[in-house]
Amino acid sequence: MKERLVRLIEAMMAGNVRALARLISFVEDRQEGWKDAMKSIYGTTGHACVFGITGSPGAGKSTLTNEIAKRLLRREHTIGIIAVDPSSPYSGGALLGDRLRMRDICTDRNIFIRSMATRGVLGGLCQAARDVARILDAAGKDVILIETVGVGQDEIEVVSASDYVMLVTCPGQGDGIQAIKAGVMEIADLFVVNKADKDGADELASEISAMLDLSTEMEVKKQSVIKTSAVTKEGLDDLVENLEGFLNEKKSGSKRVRDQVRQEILSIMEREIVGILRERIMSNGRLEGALDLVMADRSDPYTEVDEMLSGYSLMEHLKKTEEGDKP
Ligand SMILES: Nc1nc2c(ncn2[C@@H]2O[C@H](COP(=O)(O)OP(=O)(O)OP(=O)(O)O)[C@@H](O)[C@H]2O)c(=O)[nH]1
Ligand SMILES: [Mg+2]
Repeated sequence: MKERLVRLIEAMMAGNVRALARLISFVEDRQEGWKDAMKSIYGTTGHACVFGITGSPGAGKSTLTNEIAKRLLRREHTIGIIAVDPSSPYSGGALLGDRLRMRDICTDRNIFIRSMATRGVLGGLCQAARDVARILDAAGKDVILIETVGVGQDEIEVVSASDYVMLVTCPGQGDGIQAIKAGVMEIADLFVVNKADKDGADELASEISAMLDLSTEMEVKKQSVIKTSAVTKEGLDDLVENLEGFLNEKKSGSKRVRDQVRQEILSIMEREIVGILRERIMSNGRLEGALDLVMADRSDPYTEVDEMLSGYSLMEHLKKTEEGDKP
C-alpha cells in the first residue's frame, strides 16, 4: 500500500475528521488502492451497530435521525450518519434540505454525516453504503444510522447492509399500512409511527400491531411499535432506549452477523464481476452494437447478453471448471 494511503488511514484511526472524509471519498471514487484500504481496515471493524432507517417519503426519517442522534450523543455514543440522497448526484437539492434539517447536530465532533447519491453508484448502493459504514466503524463510531429513501429497491438493499432496521410511518398518508411496501414489513425490527401529534396515529399504530400479531405468530421475533412526535417530543426517549437495547444485543453477539458477512461477500463478488464486464462492453463497442441490433428488431436483449457473455472465456471457465470450487 502506498505510504500516503497508510498515513491517511492512520490519521483517520486517530480521529482526524478530514482524513475520514477523504478516505470515504477515496473508496467511493474507487481510486487506485481503495481495495487495499478496505482490506487493511476490515480487521478493526465490527464494533459499530448499524441501523437502517427506512419508510415512506416525508414520514420524518431525517427529523427522527436528528432527534435520535442528539439523544445518543448525550448518552456518550459516537455517531455516523449516512444519508442516502434520492435526487441525482447533479442536483444536490434534497441533500441540502436534509443537511439543513440535520443542522443541529452537524457541528458536534462526535458525529459525522455523509450524504450518498443513489444513482451512479457502480455496483449498487448497498455495497457502497456498506463500505462507508465500515470506514465509519473503523473510525470508532459506535452507532451508524443509514437513512434511505422510501422508494424503489434501494431501501431493501440498504436494509441488508444494516444490523437492524427501523421502519418509519406516519398518519395521513392515505392508505395506512397498505402504504408499507411488501417485504419491508418482514425485515423491520422496529416500527415507528411518527407525527403522533397528528390525527390517526393511534389507529395506525394499532393497525400495525394487529398485523404484526398475525404475521409473527410463528416467528420468534417480536417487533415493537413506538409512537413518536418531533413536535411534542413524545416517544423519542422510548425510541432511543429501544435502539440501545439493540446495541446491547449486537454487542453480546448477534447470530445475524454470519448472514451479513455472507451477503457482503456475495455483493463484493457481484460488484467486481459486473464492474469488469460492464466496463469492457461499454468501452469495446459491444454494448452499442447489441443495442443497434435490438433497436432494429434484429435481436433481443436476452440473446445479446448470452452472446456477449459467451465471448468471454472467463464465463466459459466459470461454467465448467472445478478449479475455483474448492472450499
Ligand atoms: N407534525 C409533525 N411533523 C413532522 C414530524 N416529524 C417530521 N415532521 C415534518 O415532516 C416533514 C418531513 O420530514 P422529514 O424528516 O424530512 O421526512 P423524511 O422521511 O426524511 O423525508 P424524505 O427524506 O424526503 O423522504 C418535515 O416538514 C418535518 O418538519 C412530527 O413528529 N410531527
Ligand atoms: Mg429525509
